[in-house]
Amino acid sequence: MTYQNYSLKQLQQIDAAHHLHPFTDHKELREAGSRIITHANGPFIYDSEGAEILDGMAGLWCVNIGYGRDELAEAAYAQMKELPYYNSFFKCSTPTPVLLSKKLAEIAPKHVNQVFYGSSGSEANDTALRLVRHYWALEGKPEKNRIISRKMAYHGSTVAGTSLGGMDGMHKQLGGAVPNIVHVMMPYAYELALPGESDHDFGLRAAKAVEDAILEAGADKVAAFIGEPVMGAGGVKIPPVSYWPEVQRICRKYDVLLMLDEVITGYGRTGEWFAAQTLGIEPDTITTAKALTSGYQPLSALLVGDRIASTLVEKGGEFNHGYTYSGHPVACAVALKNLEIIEREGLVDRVRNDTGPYFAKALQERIAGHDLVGEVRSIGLMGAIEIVKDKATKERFLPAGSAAVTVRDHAIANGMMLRATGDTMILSPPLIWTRDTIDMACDRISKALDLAQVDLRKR
Ligand code: PXG
Repeated sequence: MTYQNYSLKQLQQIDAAHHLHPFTDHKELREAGSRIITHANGPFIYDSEGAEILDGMAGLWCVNIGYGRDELAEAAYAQMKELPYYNSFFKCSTPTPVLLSKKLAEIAPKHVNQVFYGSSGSEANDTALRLVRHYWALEGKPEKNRIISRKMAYHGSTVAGTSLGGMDGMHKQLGGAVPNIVHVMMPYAYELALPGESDHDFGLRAAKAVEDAILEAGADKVAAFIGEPVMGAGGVKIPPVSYWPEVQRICRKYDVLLMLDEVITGYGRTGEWFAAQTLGIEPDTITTAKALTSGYQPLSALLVGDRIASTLVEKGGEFNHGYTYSGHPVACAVALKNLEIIEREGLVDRVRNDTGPYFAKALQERIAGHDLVGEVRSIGLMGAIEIVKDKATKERFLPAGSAAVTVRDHAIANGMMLRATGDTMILSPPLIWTRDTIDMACDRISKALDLAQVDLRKR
């Protein structure tokens, strides 16, 4: 049976009748009908109306090598025929996770040499949380178990992911978070810097919030700090350059582990394999998923630094944790091929040296001047556009979030997929974008902004 036996209308009806979607108001969706994406190629997706849409979000921050890569399909096919599944419990292993672990240790920061697999970023963060708490217990300090995170952080949607994250709307529906996780201010200068405060000083102040939280609890009670190098789902919030080195200095001062969530920034997005390398910091854990397989298979890899790994190995005994699909052979085969393609096509270097700087310049020169735009910012191929009513005062349109949705809807109608979060438009395109693709995106975004402006001024 294939979906071609159904009309798109029928698929929408069945979708509405049976399918509960993530992060969706189902009543609203059922009234509107879902947009069904049927196929994709290179940087484009194609929807149920037959429209070709430039995918400014790489699926959902993941399709870094673009769509339609036969090599990944072939890698999956070959692996499925040879060995579709075997577990990595009970002293067993299969070849592809073994080789993928070696590859990941090669591209990760020097002190990071071990990998624990799952199938999603949320699972990987669950593993990370358990691992850091277990680490301190093994070190004889079980009470050193508090985790410091940040408001507006996104670390996934399982109970642990939601608890680690700092999204109020998610916490409200949780009915009880994992205990001992606290959230401090985010390093978001555009809204939180004080009048006259420099970016540098703001970065130090935001880092100081981490120190204050450590001191409030007592350093002997704090296991780790977790953060996204650049907050993704929270709105591509790029911290000032002073922030991360200072956070690392503080963590070291109080012997607090540093957990970096690179589910979005991993595998080239910021112009290095990992943002840890872009930022020059040395985290104890690095959570990765998404672009590890370019989204072609569900797979996450928690990269574990030597400090935690050596305690786990030397003193740990059995680590009572793992998933049926930890080290799934097919997903790992696809990841290996994906990393090979990223390397062969020089996509990481291209982001660092060419498309990243070009993207930044294009956003500044072609988008930042628009009346609706309060600020543009980017790092590598990850960018944000703040939508405002008044450039000078940064006043937003009301109700909050509605203006960005207007821009987004015009963008999609004009062949440009981007995401709205709050009043921020987000871009996180495949790393295969060229200068021409960036130009095309700017054309379409400018048009969407113009059309949105007409609508918004009518309000
Ligand atoms: N950490 C970070 C930093 C993420 O961005 C996760 C963990 C969880 O990964 P999984 O694979 O469990 O979804 C994510 C996921 C959005 C959006 O709307 C972002 C994510 C997921 C869904 C939607 O921007 N990021």
